[in-house]
Amino acid sequence: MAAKRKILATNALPYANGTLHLGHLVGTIQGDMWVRLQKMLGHDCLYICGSDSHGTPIMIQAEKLGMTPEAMIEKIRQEQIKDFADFLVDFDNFHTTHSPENKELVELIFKRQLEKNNIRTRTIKQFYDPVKNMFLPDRYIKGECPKCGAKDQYGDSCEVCGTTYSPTELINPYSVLSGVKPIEKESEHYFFKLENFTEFLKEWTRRGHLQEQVINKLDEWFEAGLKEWDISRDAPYFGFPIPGALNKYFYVWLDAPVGYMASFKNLCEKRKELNFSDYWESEDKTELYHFIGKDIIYFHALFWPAILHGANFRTPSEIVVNGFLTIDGQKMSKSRGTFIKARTYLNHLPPEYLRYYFAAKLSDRIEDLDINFDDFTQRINSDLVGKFVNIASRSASFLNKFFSGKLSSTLSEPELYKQFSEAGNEIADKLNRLEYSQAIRQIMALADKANQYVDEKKPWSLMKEADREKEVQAICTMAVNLFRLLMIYLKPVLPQTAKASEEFLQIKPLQWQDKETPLLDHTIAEFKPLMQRIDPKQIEALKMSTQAELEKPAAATAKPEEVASEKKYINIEDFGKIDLRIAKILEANHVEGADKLLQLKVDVGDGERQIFAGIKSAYQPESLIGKHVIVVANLAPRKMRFGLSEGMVLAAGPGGSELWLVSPDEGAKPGMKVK
Ligand code: B3M
Ligand code: ZN
Repeated sequence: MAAKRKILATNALPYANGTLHLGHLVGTIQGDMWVRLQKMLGHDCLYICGSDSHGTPIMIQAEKLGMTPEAMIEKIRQEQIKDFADFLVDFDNFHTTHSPENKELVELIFKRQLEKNNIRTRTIKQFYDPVKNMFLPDRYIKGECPKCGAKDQYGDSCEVCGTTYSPTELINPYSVLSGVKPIEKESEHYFFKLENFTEFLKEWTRRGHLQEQVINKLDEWFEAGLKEWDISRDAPYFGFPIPGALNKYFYVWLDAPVGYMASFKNLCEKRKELNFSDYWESEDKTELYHFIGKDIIYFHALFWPAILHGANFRTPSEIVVNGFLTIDGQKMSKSRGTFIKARTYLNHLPPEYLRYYFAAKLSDRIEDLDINFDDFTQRINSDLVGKFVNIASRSASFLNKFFSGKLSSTLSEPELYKQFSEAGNEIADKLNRLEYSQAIRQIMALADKANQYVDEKKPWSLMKEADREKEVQAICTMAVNLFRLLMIYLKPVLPQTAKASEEFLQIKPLQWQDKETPLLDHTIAEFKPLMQRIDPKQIEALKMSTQAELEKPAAATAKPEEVASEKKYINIEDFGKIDLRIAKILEANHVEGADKLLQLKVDVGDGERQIFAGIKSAYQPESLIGKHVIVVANLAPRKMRFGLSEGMVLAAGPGGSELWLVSPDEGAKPGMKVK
């Protein structure tokens, strides 16, 4: 076996202001499978992650939820931990960028960059929201596109004609937060002189740390020239204050990747045998792998190595970039109903099915990955259940039934075993090179072969013949051994099934090298079904739940800009949900013990209802009788101290004595719908 490697792998840190969706899981699961492989091969491999907890969207989201950012990011971090764990992602640590370790490291890195003269300050003009009293990130400014005139375009680019521009070029700009016209205001900012690292980066990016497609992308950026990077933000901001500066904070994207180091440092505090400097100060003793999505290449392949190098830390061994996820050929989007949350998936389907499907489709290239649910169902049912699990179930049942679970003491087909076990070297190599789909193809070809073997030997008919028990036992022993080999190869993908198989085979946790020695003269336990077929109804139910969630009002999961624009408009369906009816007031009475309420009896066309209305300070009960008003007829009945209130009467005005009931013109009848 090759020498023991010491590897630290990281996954991109998800923002702590939203729920995880299936898109987040592509890189996470890709990384997890790779790490599990390394561990099975006997290497020391650690996998770390955490929540990306700073920035304007987080601050605004917390404000909207009426929470402190600290409380919100911790709540979401706990959800992220649970979601990832339930997808069998085995992180050694899941920390947060809002941690003392991260603060200390960011400050250290900043100090070292200052000392090396890699930071400059400069005053710039930016848009400022005079109502919210804050500078506005580009995404919080909208207006008309300067090129094509399309309305409601973001401050950085037009979604209609594709032009990119700066927010100051927008026509009739407005703040997404308050709706007012932003003003331009000056402020001093800190810039990281990325251009100082041009030569270093050109050399570094070609030293085999990156996929070819990434190198090509970087070439475009090198050609355009590397530019300084603004690493500061003005208060109010949720982040770390810049030491020595007043009301300035480090930009979230500076401290986010430092969060990898911080998460590891936190792990070192928990596991004393780990040494921070072995992993971050030297490139000789350890390897460092970052799994990320293709939208954050710039940050990881340019800024990050430059930041590390400039601060005397090691640079990554490799950056592994994955593509986006599409669902049934569509972009993941709320409006298309393809926005599937991690938790929603788990409510309907086992995590290993998604892991297997990802494995069956991933390569080392940056390609988008599509979940086609028909293909998904077919692959799980035919590959995993029909081929793989079938090898065990058909042979184990014989062993259990006729041989008390006892395996033969020799292999009847050592050549076949050898073929399977040697294939394990190629499979490990493919998995190690992230050529997962090729590995899965090879594994499934072996599964076909194993089934063919059983089909040809026909143990079920041999069993009916006299004196052939030994042969049957030998065939089933062979089959169980072939299954065990395939289980080893699939273990990084299917850790749960591997555990169940280890229990059924009554063996220690499988390692890769276990493929060398067959399982013989050994008693296995009762076979229990390892996996179920997917019923198309499960997929239907998943799609329906996803749809139902999208129709629910935006809660903690919505992006701030969506919240803001949702606040501005409702659509016609939203309006249609409110059942407004003409009602006639039949009775009106004072309520004992209530100083604002009147008790009304109204006719809404479907009989008499009771409504408590807060209009006492503006109306005498007698004056109301016979009056026609408008009520919300489908408001959920509410139990109040005085009785049940079955609707709401519409009135306008600031309150107190200044309150006017909304009434229809003469002629409108009780029960008529207001449209
Ligand atoms: N939170 C963006 C993302 O979730 C960002 C990644 C940070 S990695 C240091 O893709
Ligand atoms: Zn345009």
